[in-house]
Amino acid sequence: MDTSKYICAAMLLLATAGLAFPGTIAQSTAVSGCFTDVKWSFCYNLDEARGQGLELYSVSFDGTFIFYNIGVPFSMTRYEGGMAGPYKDILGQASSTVPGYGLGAVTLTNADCPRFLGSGTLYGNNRVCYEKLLTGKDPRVFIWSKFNVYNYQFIASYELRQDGTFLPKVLLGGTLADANSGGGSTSWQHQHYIYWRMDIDMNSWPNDKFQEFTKTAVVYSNQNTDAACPASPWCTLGTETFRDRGYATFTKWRQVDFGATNSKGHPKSIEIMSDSQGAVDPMSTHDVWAVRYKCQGVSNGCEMGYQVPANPTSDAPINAYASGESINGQDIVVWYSHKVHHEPRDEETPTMAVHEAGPIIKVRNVDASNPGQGL
Ligand SMILES: [Cu+2]
Repeated sequence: MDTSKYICAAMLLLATAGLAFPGTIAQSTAVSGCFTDVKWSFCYNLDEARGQGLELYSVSFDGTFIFYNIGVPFSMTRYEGGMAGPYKDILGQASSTVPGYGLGAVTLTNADCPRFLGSGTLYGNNRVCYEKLLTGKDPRVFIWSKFNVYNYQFIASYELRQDGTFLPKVLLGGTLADANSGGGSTSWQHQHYIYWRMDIDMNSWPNDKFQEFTKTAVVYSNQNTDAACPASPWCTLGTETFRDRGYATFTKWRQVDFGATNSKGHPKSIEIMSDSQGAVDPMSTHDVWAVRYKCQGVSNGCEMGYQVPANPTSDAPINAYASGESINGQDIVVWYSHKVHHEPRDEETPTMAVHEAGPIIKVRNVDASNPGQGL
């Protein structure tokens, strides 16, 4: 077991604003802090040197540790007809070649926060908005930051609900314009590909397995066994792999710890569903990858998002990383690609309609009954 990882995590739980994430390049702009609300406890980290947007780390639900950290290492944008790019866009990391690009997280005002709920508070030198709704049938919190990416603004957000739903989202907005048009429907059609990196440590990582669900004709699914694929609807993928969503088979995935069970004896897991808008293509070649943890993912050559070039042709470096190492009972990192097609309209002037991306993630069997209050 990589105990140094958890020593760092323990230190971070004690962290206050201004301390940098472990392993990161020290930078004065890094801020962090921690919250506990609606059964979730978690910390945020905003560090422009890491370029992962707003990261959450040490995320637990009802006392069960789930995410070591989660962030958005990069996105890609591809214009139809090869009009420009394709580009690799990083949330909050300044570019050495494009002036004004990626200026870092935007300083928010009280008029910006709240955005999603009725009330919010600014943290992290006014670059993080935290919003709470603690009453009613669907208690939840939002935490988010805003980033400049060329002409556009991206919001990196997380919605955490008391029923165990965890929704990472990137919202894209701003002024729609390209080098060749006045905006609106004369702007180039394009695709956004947003990538999340999730270092999931279900009740800490030893015993963790990565499983895939495939709908079959069986009446009752076998939900609680560790069987190698394709033995049962839920089955274990024991080596590094990339996977594609199958609409006909309702494909979904989970990281599960068979050594950590709830009072019904069922293994605790976190379930990941794709909400991507398009199929895999030559640029974004798969939907989900499960690979073995190598490092915090903060330096060149460390894991794979950083090896995707500035003008990428595809996400091939991620595929190259998924080279068949064992992930059976190992420290697993899950990557998720979300594909969005943007068809610009005249109505999107002067500012475009927000387009959204993000997986649907749900805590599964951490509690023995529904942790939410129902509909
Ligand atoms: Cu767009």
